[in-house]
Amino acid sequence: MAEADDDRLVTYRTQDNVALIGLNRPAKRNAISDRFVEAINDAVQRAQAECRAAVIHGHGPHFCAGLDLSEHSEKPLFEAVKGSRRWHAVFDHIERGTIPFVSALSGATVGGGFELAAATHIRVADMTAFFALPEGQRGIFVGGGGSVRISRLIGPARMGDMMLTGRVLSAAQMEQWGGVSYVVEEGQVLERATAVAARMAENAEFTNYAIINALPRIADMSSEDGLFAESMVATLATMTDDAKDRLRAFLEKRAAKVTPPGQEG
Ligand code: 1HE
Repeated sequence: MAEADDDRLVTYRTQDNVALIGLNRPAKRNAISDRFVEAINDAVQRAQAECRAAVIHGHGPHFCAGLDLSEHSEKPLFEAVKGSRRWHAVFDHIERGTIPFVSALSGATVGGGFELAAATHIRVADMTAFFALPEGQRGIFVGGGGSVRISRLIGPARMGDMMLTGRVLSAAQMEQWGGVSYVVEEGQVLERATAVAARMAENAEFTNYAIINALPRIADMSSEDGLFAESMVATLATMTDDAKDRLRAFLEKRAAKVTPPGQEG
């Protein structure tokens, strides 16, 4: 995993059309304080203005140890409520913004760190990654959207198991549970996550927008409403110039075909 390259809480760089957002508080295992949430928000907004996909990764061996417990333990009740609502707003910008996000997970992906990963669209983990929701042991509760996002990702029963027992899952176990989509060797997670993001950055912008905004909403609808919404989004997508160009390119044999696994060029 990349080393911290300066003293900002969040680093930001670009590689072609992909923004690389680095959580940069390795001495505290990238635990998220109030200032840190705002720095993540700034980087997310900038990525959406400048790039077509983004990666969120951790500097140092751990992705993120969750909520900054030292700051949290000092908070009056209403400040804690407002803090949780701020996490919701910032993570919502990731999940239902304008570009897709990939998280590159290594080491601790714990509590609020797992909630952040769950707000991204694709999770890539290396063999060092481990997943836990130790809120039960700490006497608190998830507050960064986990009860909605993690619960939908791996199922409420599995999330409840993690919270009730404090069990720690490996990357391979989390892949079996559907919480991560790719598991790679140690040291390769940023490279693979960036490659996945670069691939998404080549898609039609409107289709990416529709995928990240329509799918979670349709999942919340009745089947009848979902099918109706799907038809509307599908028709809108077809009417973009991008779709017209891309469909013409395929019909004129200028576009890549869908290739079976293992036969990619
Ligand atoms: C922290 C935090 C933190 C580390 N808040 N300071 N999250 C947790 O319950 C996870 C708590 N952390 C750990 O279990 C371990 O630190 C790790 C497994 C992540 C890493 O272990 P290790 O041995 O590499 O590091 P360390 O020695 O435990 O920690 C290094 C420093 O980071 C140390 O501070 P120092 O001043 O003594 O050097 C730790 O105190 C500090 N640190 N994690 C504050 N989380 C929106 S609601 C979300 C609810 C939650 O996220 S609950 C889960 C919270």
